Amino acid sequence: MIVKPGKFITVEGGEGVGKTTNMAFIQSWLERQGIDHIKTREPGGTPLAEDIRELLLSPRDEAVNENTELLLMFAARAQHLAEVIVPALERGQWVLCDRFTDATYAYQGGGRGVAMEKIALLENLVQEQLRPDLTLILDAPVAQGLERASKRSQPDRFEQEKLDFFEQVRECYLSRAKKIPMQYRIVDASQSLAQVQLDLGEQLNQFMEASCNE
Ligand code: Z5A
Repeated sequence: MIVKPGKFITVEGGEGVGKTTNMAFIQSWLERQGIDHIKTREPGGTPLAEDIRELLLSPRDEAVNENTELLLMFAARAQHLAEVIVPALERGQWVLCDRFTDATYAYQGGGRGVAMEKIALLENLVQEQLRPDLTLILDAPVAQGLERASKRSQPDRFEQEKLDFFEQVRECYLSRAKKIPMQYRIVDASQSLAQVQLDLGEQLNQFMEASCNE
């Protein structure tokens, strides 16, 4: 995997914290800066990876083995990296991605209890050295996120999980952010949308300034 001239930004967080809403805000920020970029998401981002997303999110009667779920996440990611993310970064485009491997640590690791070492092994296999340059974590109390998300249609397979699962997800995101403060920025998503976007803009300005000084 060749190292990139573009920047790789990921947006993470639990259910209903506002990722989709704020991806649009971040994209318009990138446009205002005149930064050539693509917007994408995980699981998904290519036709094959979107098919895998469908397999992963559809509620089903059969229990899904945790290794099956983990491998499907990384299968989708391998395709997404090869077809979309790495080529864009190599062209010098910035990549804005709604969820990435931090979601695997949070949901499969924190939520399902898969060993973090197992996830790290697959991360190294599939991504080699590639890691996001900036990860924006939208953080809000679980109950508040679930309340916001509940206004939408049918819950997917993950949204059917219990409160404790989402508490573990949140805790895992926060503990990863603490361990690698250079990569992560936590934004308080319990605030009004206007304030969340002011905070996001500030984080992006700081990141841009640091990138220019590299
Ligand atoms: N998953 C995984 O397990 N492992 C992995 O490696 C990866 C993913 C990559 C699909 O993700 C699932 O895949 C996900 C984890 C798993 N679990 N689930 N479900 P997804 O990103 O497609 O789906 P999601 O997490 O369910 O996203 P979401 O529920 O769509 O939430 P959101 O995008 O963060 O929220 P939103 O749609 O922008 O906002 C929800 C509502 O709140 C909406 O009405 C907004 O207008 C409102 N909102 C947003 N912000 C505010 C503020 N600040 N104030 C008031 N109201 C607000």
